[in-house]
Amino acid sequence: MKLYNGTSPNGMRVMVFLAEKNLDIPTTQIDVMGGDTKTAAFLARNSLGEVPVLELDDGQIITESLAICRYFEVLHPAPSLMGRSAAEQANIEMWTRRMEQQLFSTVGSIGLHEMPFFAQKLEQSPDYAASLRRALPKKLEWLDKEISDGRPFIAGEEFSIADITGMAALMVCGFLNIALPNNVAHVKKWADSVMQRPSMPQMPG
Ligand SMILES: N[C@@H](CCC(=O)N[C@@H](CS)C(=O)NCC(=O)O)C(=O)O
Repeated sequence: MKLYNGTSPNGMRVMVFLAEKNLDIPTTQIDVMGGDTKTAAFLARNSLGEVPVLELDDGQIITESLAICRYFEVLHPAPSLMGRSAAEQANIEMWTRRMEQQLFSTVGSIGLHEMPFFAQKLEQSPDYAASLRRALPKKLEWLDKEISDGRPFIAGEEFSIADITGMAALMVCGFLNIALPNNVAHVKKWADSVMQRPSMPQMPG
């Protein structure tokens, strides 16, 4: 088995997931900004030219960070990061999708539309990026209100993939110099406490 991964928000999701499970998977480091995802060899593994990619011993390729996480969750259920019971799994998936759709995709799209690196990937719209920057504070305020009930983690009492996804979004904020608004104290408290976990990388900003 080999993981192809690089320093990036989605790469971070899988790295943290594996660290939380104490799994050491042979990894080939991919230099995303250096263009390693655009080589013929890499594109043969993932036609989208994106990390992370997991190659199994029988040659099967799994892309999509959550699919890779799911694979390891099934093989190594403890500690649980995706829920045990049906209700837990549904709740964590709900919050993971909320973190992706409300936060991660918003800040990710800001990066896609602002960073010169992505100019070849899509038709960039600085206006769209600016509108997402304006929309982001309300989304963070929404999350702040949701977690103002005192729960320690995004999906409840236990750390989960929803927290990892939320932190990946904040990592992109740091990278893009997007400061958190002043009125999201619960989000800041959650982020500070999650950042104390040994699995978390140092984030910019
Ligand atoms: N939906 C994919 C997204 C993967 C993705 O966007 N990877 C980025 C890094 S965070 C990448 O490799 N980008 C390189 C590029 O677009 O050239 C996943 O969850 O794994």
